[in-house]
Amino acid sequence: MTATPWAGARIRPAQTGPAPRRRGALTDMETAARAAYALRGNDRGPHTVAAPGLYPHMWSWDAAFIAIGLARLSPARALTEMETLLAAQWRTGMVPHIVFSDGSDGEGSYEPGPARWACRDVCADAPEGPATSGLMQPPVHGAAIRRILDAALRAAPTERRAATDRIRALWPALLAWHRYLADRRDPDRRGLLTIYHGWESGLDNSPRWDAPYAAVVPPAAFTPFRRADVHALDALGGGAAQRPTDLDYSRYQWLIEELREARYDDARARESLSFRVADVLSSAIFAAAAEELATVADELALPGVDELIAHADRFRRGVAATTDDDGFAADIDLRTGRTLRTRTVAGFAPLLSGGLEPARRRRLVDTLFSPDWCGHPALATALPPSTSPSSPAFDPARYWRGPQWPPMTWLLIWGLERSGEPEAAAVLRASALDQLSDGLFAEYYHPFTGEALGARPQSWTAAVALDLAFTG
Ligand code: 9WN
Repeated sequence: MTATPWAGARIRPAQTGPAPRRRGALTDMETAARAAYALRGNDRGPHTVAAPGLYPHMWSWDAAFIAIGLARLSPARALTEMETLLAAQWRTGMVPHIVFSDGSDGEGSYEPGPARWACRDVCADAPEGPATSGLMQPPVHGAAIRRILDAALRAAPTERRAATDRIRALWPALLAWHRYLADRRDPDRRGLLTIYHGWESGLDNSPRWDAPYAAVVPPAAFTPFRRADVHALDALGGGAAQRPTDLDYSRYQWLIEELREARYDDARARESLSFRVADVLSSAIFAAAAEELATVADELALPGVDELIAHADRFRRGVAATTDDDGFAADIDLRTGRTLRTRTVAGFAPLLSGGLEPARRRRLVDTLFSPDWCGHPALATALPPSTSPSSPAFDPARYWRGPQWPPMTWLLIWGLERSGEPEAAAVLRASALDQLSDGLFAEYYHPFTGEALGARPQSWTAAVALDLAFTG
């Protein structure tokens, strides 16, 4: 096993001193101020757009990260983000992955737009109000609610009371969301969430999904729609080389046709879809979020504590059951029954959900800091790339196949803190703040050159910068 930069757990923030910063880099407080400014610029009142240009709508897990950042500025504004998202909840309890804006922000430019999803036309469970997509995303929301409550508890009594009243009002929706996930997305009770589309994982074109996507074959007559994403990114100086390929996109689009055909019905989708995978990272996030919500329920005397704890236990065990000897987790292709062992950041899922015995947890943390990951000698910043540089699937500039993504770093820092690895968490946090001190808040970063890639300013990047700058 390779030596790690923090081997022997001797490194503490006080001992390491401030992380060395690149020339011209912002201080943490300057980063936080700029992040707040970027979030303000993307604020549309009831919601924050994920990124102007490329993503001019509200995305579900982006909104949760945005609320985590906003909680540092205003618990009230952070709650508004959650309220807007949950107002678009489906009758099944599903929280949709996109809530479409209908203002004048270039919103019509995103594809697939509301007409392509046609949710209300084909499914009685789709909500009234703003149009939504018919998919979900990883359930980070419980973590956001916990952070909002923490911030509210530090605030003045009137603000605290107002925030706790609003959390109480949101509670039935939050419980319904978690019940939907536990019941409809894990009907076999194996402790792993089923996803119907790579977009549901949030890690769209990750090598995790290469094998299952090979079975998604659009019919010859199917004409994929316009690549609005590539056009939007061209305008930002990026372009096709940073996005999923056309072949990927034809599969993404075809799956939407299949889902619409299944009328967004979970039972039918399970029978008919050509992509059906147990997503280990979303499952770990679910376990952790359920645990966070259980503490909120306990503190505010809200219902559901036992149920939330039972969900957390079930999914923690489900994630742990997929791990190898080093604690590295795997997804499962539910159509073939095959375990998908890929070298992507999702393998560190047990750091979020817990449940590994200490020796295996230690090996997993060692792996995270090994030359296959954060310790790779060519990295511009010692942070986990979305795919290991030692994997044949690694592609340093292409979306989820190599670049470093700040919300992923945030999740790992949070996971390390939750699983009793504060020193390792502090090391990652210092590197994360170093990367974010460029003040650009890019969607993702080239792991070797450090170049800002994708959309910017990306709201969730600004949000995690804000949160990290205030931690510790
Ligand atoms: C499709 C908004 C979203 C993120 C996802 C990221 C990307 C969308 C896209 O952008 O996905 O959902 O159009 O590429 O992969 O994680 O939530 O930031």
